[in-house]
Amino acid sequence: MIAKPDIVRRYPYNPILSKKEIPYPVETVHNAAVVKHDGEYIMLFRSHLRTGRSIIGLARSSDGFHFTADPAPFLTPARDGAFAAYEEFGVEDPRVTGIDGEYLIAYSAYSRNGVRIALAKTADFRHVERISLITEADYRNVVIFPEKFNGFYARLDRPHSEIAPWSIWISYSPDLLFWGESQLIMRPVQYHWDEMKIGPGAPPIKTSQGWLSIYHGVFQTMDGSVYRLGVALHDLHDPAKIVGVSDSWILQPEDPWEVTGYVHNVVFTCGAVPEPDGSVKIYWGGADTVMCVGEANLSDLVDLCLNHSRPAK
Ligand code: BMA
Repeated sequence: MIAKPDIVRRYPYNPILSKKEIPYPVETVHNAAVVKHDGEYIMLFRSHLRTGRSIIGLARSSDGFHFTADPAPFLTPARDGAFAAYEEFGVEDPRVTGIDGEYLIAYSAYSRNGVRIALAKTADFRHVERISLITEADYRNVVIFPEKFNGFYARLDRPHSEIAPWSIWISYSPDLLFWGESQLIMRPVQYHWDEMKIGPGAPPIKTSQGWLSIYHGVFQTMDGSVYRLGVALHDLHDPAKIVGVSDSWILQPEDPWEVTGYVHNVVFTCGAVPEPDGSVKIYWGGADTVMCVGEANLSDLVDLCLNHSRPAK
């Protein structure tokens, strides 16, 4: 099957959330995680402030399309304690995973010491508690699987190296503090839409044929980088094993608010919500400025990974 441009059906009323709908001063609303909690869609979005640094806000929806922001931000840089030294430049790009009756929030913590990943948890999206800093510097894009494997949490992440192409790795943890058994599982492909770098996007979604991971891939052009979305399928029991990666992207910047904005030509996902009818709502930031949503059939995405694939590494 050849990927058609409409494998992700854009919601006709995109963008679904932008700065004018936020009841406190922000310059962007982008790169949001979305989960369903108690019948409500909860969106944790990233916003730039006029300092150029980011905070995380929260918006709620009953249908996954119409969101209303809470009156105050959800997570702002820690001012004291162990996290303060690593969040002074902002908190970015949250990913949320529901597991064992709570939600884990993995976000990028920026400071003069680099970018590392911090982990917080909430049970109700009203109170949030920081747990741990789970990487050293120069990691981004951590997504945690919603199930454990042999008693271990599993995460995908993306270290940045000066030598190797920026690739997707997996690590495991017994307790969310200590992580190990790391291995590289997926690389960009040369002269391909994701050749410059790849990174995990939405936390993986369980399907009967494997864990579906929606990732971003970047291609460099004479006019800057283009961020697109692709899909990979991981083995249900051994997530380090990649069963297939779609050769084609599933979404690229096309709408005016994806092509033009704070950073041109970006669609970037941090979350997707599987629905009981076999569809999935995929949420993405357009041009690092606004939030958008589209729908796809999980079976089409799985098919692309299995029947139209490129090598994982
Ligand atoms: C990446 C991150 C993302 C951003 C993207 C496009 O490196 O900074 O948060 O959406 O670039 O600017």
